[in-house]
Amino acid sequence: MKQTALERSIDPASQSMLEKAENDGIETAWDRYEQQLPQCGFGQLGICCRNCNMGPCRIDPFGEGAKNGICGATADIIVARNLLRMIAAGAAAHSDHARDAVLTFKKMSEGKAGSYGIKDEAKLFSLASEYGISEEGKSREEIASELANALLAEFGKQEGPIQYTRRAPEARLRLWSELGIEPRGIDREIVECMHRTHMGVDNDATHILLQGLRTGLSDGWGGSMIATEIQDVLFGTPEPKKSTVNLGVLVRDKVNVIVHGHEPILSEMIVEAAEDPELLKLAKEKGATGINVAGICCTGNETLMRHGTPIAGTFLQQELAVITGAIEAMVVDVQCVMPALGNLTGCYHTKFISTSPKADFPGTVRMEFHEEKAYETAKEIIKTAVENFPNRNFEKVNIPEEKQDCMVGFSAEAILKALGGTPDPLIGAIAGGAVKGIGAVVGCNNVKIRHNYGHVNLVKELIKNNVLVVTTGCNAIACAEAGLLVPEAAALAGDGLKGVCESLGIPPVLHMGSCVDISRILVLASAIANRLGVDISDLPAAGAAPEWMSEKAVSIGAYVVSSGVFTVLGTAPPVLGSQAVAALLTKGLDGVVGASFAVEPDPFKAANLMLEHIEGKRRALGLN
Ligand code: XCC
Ligand code: SF4
Repeated sequence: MKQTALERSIDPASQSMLEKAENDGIETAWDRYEQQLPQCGFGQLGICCRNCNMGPCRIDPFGEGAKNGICGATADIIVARNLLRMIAAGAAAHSDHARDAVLTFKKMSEGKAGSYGIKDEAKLFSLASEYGISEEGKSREEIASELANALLAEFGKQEGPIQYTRRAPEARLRLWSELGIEPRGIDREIVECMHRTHMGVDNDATHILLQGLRTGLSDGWGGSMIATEIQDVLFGTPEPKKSTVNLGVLVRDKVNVIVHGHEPILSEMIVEAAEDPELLKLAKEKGATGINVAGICCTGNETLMRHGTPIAGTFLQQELAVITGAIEAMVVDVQCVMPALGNLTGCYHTKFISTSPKADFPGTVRMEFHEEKAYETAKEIIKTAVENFPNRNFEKVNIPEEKQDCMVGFSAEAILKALGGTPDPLIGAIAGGAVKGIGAVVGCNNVKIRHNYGHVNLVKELIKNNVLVVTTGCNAIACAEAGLLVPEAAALAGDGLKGVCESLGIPPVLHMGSCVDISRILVLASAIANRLGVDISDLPAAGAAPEWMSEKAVSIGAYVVSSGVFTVLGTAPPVLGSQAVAALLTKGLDGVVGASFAVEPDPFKAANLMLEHIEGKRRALGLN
């Protein structure tokens, strides 16, 4: 049975575009999901192995058929190995993004990346001092160059520690070291995952999963944190600002350019190029009143956080944006970009422009980006979009009205600033019970869950119960669309949280950035834990990814839990084919890293699990 638009999304703008898709005879991810049903049971349970060419092998989940692969691998081994490969891929995606950001930064320091500069000098100096780089007698560029080398070395290091892990509380560091899961070098951990999962290497589920935790940590406290920090130096550390979200941010009489993917390196230039007088003049000549840049996914979050550039939608709205018929160019870099956009953009006038040397898709115009000519490429892209404006078929255009105001830009620095420079007022509010605790809600959309239903309901339930929510990624966009990122949303919060938000003028849900910016949450959690002299696992805090789908989310789960934060997943990872692995993830890890996972698709029940956890931690700290 085909789901209706109403069943597919809770968001009215998305519902109307799903109906338009139907009328235009256009297929979306939801249709393709239905074509996939029933999905493969072996795949869902994680008990299919293709790691060598004696296979593929699969284990019979009912215990009647094969219990072992040809090499003798059990369900436990196969599930653990598959999970480790997911973590490796996720950590690789975040960290390779970080590598490119650092390489841009290095070129900038050598004067070879024309249009880039140092936007946050204070952060440059503080990052350098963490590496023991002295400022004396050196130019900013020299310091930047030394910092770039130190950061690049984190990837190829053979022995740890990765410097930013030192930001974690003392007790956490000791625990990691005792467990032997302190990451050594970022690339080393990822490569080791691939080695260990090769046929005939690591064949003990627990041993495999410990490497998963270590690799996750190399992402959270390594790759992701490096990406966040260096992007702040290059483009500025986000500060609170206002913007708008949802498909209604597209403008009927302007050239609409979407930036989609994850890396802000090019989109920063695109935002600038869209204000170029020469291109604005060209836009007028082509009959448009201006140029409108809007984001999707985390490239969108990056430009939103730093410039207040509007966001058109979450992961599952990428196709819907094209279906408005009003997009002149869909500009993509890496990650979370559906190859379906190739066919889809072909049905409209939209130019699908791929920019990363690493990522191409069917039906794209390639406009490869290189730092040396970043601004020129950005101008070229905008020009292509502008020249495409006359090709728009206005009869096919239907832009939903819905757009929502939001307040964004809550970097850890901005939150501390809003609190007057120290975490003490927040700690006071938590100790006094006005704020019960902190909920970190992040992650993707997933067609298996009604679009934004998990995100919005979980977050609403948390704030209603006086849990301050910090958010990143597509959860942040979903919350923004539901109107939760404005100070007025305090009205939806419990009395305690409401009072705190009103006195500070902040929303009850704080947008901390893109997915790599979950590292900002780690920094904030460490600041609070360090101030209290406790471990992160002692804090009344919990995490959730209500609609996650990407391998990156698995790596995030690995590092968030290994950092001591109980985390609820809205969809089950492919591990249920092994009772041992499932039990380890949902219970066993508690005794190892002081936190574990739960799986709960119902956002109301998920919120309850988080609230119970937070209550338990409050009791242990002697609060109530
Ligand atoms: Fe991608 Fe970061 Fe997931 Fe959204 S939330 S679908 S990973 S854009 Ni990270
Ligand atoms: Fe089968 Fe073992 Fe090869 Fe996997 S590694 S495909 S279980 S023989």
